[in-house]
Amino acid sequence: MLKFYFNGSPNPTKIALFLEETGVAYEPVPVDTRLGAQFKPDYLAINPNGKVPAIDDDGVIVFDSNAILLYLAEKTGKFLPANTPKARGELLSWLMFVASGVGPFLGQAVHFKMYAPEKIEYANNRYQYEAQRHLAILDSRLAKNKYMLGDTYTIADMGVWGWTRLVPMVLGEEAYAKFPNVKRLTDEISARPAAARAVALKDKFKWKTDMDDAARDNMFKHLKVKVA
Ligand SMILES: N[C@@H](CCC(=O)N[C@@H](CS)C(=O)NCC(=O)O)C(=O)O
Repeated sequence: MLKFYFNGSPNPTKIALFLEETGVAYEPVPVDTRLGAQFKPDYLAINPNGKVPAIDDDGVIVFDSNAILLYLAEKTGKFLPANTPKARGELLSWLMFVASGVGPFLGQAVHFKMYAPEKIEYANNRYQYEAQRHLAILDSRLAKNKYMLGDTYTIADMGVWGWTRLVPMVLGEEAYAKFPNVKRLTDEISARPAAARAVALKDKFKWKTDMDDAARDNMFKHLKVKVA
C-alpha cells in the first residue's frame, strides 16, 4: 500500500487532499519534524532533502509535494486538465509557480514573522511583500477563471490550496480582503469533505507541540552553524 510520509504542514496537506479526493488507499506515516524524524537515515533514504511530504508507492519513491501531485494525477488519470499541449503547459507552469514561488515565499514570510530569533524589519518586509505579490498573481488568474486551469478542479488548485488556506496566519486576519478570488477558491475547496479529512489527518497522531530549543535545533539547524 502507498505510504504517505507527512505532518500537518502545508506541503503534505496538498497530498492528503489528493489522496482523500481520489480514495487511493494509503498508510499515513507521521514524520515529527520537531523531534527531528526527518533526519533519521531511513527517512533520508526516502527524501534526501529531509522534508515532508514523500511517498513510497510500492517501491516508487517520490518527494516534493508538486512532484507527488503530478505523479499521482498521472498514475490515476484524475484531477488533470484536458490532454492538450496548451493545458499541459498551463498545468506545469502553475504547479512550478506554486512550488518555486508561493510555497517558499509564504514559508519564509512565516519564518521571519513568527520564528526568527531577532525581528529583522528588512527580511520581514521582503518576504511579506513577495508573499503578497505571489498571491496577487494567483488572485488575478482566479479573477478570470473559476479554477487555476479554467473550469475544472485540478491538482494545480490543490497545490494552491495547501498554502492559501494559511493566508491569515502568514499575512494577518484581514489579508484575505486583498485577494477575494484566492479566498473564494480556498473556501470552496476547504468546504469539500475530502479537504476536511485531509486537514484532520494529523489529529490521528500525537505530535510534539512545543517549539522549544530542542524543536528549534531540529527545524532551524542554521541557528548553530555559522556559514556566512
Ligand atoms: N519543496 C518541498 C518543500 C517541503 C517542505 O519545506 N516541507 C516542510 C513542511 S511544509 C518541512 O518538512 N519542514 C521541516 C523542516 O524543514 O525540517 C515540497 O514542496 O514538498
